[in-house]
Amino acid sequence: MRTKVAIIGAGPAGLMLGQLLSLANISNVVIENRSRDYVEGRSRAGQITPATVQILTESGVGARIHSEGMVHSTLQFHYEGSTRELNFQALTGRTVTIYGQQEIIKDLIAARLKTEFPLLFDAADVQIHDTDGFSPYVSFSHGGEQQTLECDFIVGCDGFHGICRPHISDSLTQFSYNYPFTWLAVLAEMSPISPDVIFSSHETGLALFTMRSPNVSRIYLQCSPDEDPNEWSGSRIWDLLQLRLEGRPEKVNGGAIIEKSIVQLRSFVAEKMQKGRLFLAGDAAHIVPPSAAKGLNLAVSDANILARAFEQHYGKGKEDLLLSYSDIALKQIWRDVQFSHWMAMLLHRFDDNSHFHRRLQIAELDRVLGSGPAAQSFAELWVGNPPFAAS
Ligand code: RFL
Repeated sequence: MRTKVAIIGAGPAGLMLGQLLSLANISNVVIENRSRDYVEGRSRAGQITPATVQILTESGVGARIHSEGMVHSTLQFHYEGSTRELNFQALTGRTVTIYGQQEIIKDLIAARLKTEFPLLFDAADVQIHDTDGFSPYVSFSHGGEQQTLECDFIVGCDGFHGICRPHISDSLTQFSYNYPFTWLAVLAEMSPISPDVIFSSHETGLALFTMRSPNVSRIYLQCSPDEDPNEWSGSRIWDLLQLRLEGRPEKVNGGAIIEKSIVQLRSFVAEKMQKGRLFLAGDAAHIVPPSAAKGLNLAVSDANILARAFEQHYGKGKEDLLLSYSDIALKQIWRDVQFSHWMAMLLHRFDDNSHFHRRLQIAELDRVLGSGPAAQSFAELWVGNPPFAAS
């Protein structure tokens, strides 16, 4: 088998890149080691920036996000027993959309299956070879048969635990920070208690209340690093959420828990995101704590930059964008890593939290929510930049 671009991983980065390349008629194969059911059922991100909505729309997969997505204009910050609002639409003219990552995945897979280009699920023993030479290839087994995919380029969209980044780890500079707490992530059959996302910075830790649809709520509760989700019964979850929302009028009545898991919080960046004929995109190259909801949006942004670079390469024979892919992508990545880290430091309880540290958090919240320029800067970071466009 031969193609121009071999894409490893059918998450948001890999499927988005595949969609953009297919629209530009650049042949590509997406190789995924899990099943279609698994990737379509994996519930993660939900807060989608205007740039991501624009890229999805312009690539013909925006119909459902426009009809089913929930458009948000305001964030609520609850601390010291009262709530303050930040209307980012009033400050930037832009909104964010709540739409589940797994729905974006379903939309991208449905669009992919209408193209002539392969999307292979359940691939086993995926390995990449000769990425420093001119004839890279991917080996894997599929349907019980050993396969070789020859290509011009390989793009590692295989997430944080994939095989592509380790392949070039000797040439990478890696930056990482592990946060000293985790999030209990809960998906529940429960109507949202508020029309807006609520960040609560309580003295016992963060609670983040968000939603996935009019009937499904998403709740994140800060907890300790060694937490076992099985020890979190429904009543324990709802009691802690109620405590962290104390001072608000809502009574948390709970609902059937669809899913609960522990999320490790880390910041991680690998530089450069390319070597020879191998490129990295999305979580394969960087991770942000979900506090500012940027991970999926960054994965789509990487895919968009890389697609423009391949279009220039194949359409105009120009290499400059391909060569500068990593430098362009990293500007946006570091901006979002910094913002996500700042949000994490602002809203969580740290074990060594002194009264002094707490007062600093409150002063910072008051500053952001009280002053025009600070609120403006926050709002612009929250909604994010417009998509990259090749000049
Ligand atoms: P993914 O989604 O991990 O996809 C990688 C794919 O590669 C496959 N794979 C392989 N395939 C072939 N061969 C191999 N050897 C392979 N190894 C792995 C995997 O099976 C998988 O299908 O990476 P990608 O595409 O870079 O996308 C990244 C996003 O999924 C991630 O950043 C977001 O989910 C982060 N995130 C959020 N991002 C947002 O923009 N907004 C949010 O509101 C938001 N909320 C979140 C989040 C992440 C969370 N968790 C679980 C960490 C909330 C949470 C709780």
